[in-house]
Amino acid sequence: MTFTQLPAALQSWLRTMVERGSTPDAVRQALLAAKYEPRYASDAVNAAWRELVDTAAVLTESERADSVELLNRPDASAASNAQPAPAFPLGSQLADMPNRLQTSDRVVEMLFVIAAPKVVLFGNLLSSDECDQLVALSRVRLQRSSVVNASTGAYDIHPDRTSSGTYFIRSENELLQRIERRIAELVDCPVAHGEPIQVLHYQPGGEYKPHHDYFDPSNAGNRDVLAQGGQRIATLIMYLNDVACGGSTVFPEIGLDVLPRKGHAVYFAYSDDTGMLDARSLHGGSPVVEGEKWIATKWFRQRDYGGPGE
Ligand code: PD2
Ligand code: ZN
Repeated sequence: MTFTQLPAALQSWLRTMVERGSTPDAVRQALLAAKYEPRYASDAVNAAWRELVDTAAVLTESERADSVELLNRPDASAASNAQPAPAFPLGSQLADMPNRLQTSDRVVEMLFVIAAPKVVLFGNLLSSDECDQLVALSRVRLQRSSVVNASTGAYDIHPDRTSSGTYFIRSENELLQRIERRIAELVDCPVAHGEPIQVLHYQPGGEYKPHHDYFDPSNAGNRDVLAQGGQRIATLIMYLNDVACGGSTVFPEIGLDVLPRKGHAVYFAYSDDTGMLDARSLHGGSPVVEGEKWIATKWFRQRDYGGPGE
């Protein structure tokens, strides 16, 4: 493998690491932590060092030590846009394209898979009774939904998001424990990496304009949310009722509308094949035309999440 054969985004990240004076081993470890294949990680690092090290700026020993320390910091992912996001969870299960995935308490159907951006539609993830219970528990504690203001970090009410919602503390009750365990098994991501489940309710006309669920690391206002468990890496939206008309989850970059079906769930990850954030994961909730819409959302982080709701 030569350096120029690597994906452009990975080349640019490796170049940044070399210029910062990182050691080959630290860079290889970062790639492994980001779930790159060990062989691929070693080859990519070797190729980068062959190509780049002679031309990289000469660093003093202390600059070199600083840069290695930066790379190894737990929240290094937030330090640079060029840092790859980890490979998406659920990757290994998809290799054989099984029709169904067995969790410890339920068989979940795989209804479709899109390769890029990674989108999977699950059927039968929740039973009808589990959906009804989540709605009943949420109905009594709904509040108008907010969005994170990327400049200030504050949670603001915004016209782009006309739903109301509530959170469940992780493992709040037996129902949540069961669902969280099932999801963790399904997408192969530890329960501790999941944010608390959020339930949203949309009335007719209610919508959530297209957005990315990951946090832009270059926005200072996102520093606090990124400090809690690192970057978000994937979303699971579970549909808790059938909507008479409208209310699809729309992916405008790829022309996909997922229509809500009670018990189904759409999963999507935000990293592309090179491990970089994939802007094609842009998605929104299109306006409900008739009836109401209830969903439960689970976001997954790079590491243990200890933020609000914990
Ligand atoms: O309600 C939806 O379909 C939807 C759309 C976009 C939910 C979310 N984003 C979300 O919860 O992040
Ligand atoms: Zn979203």
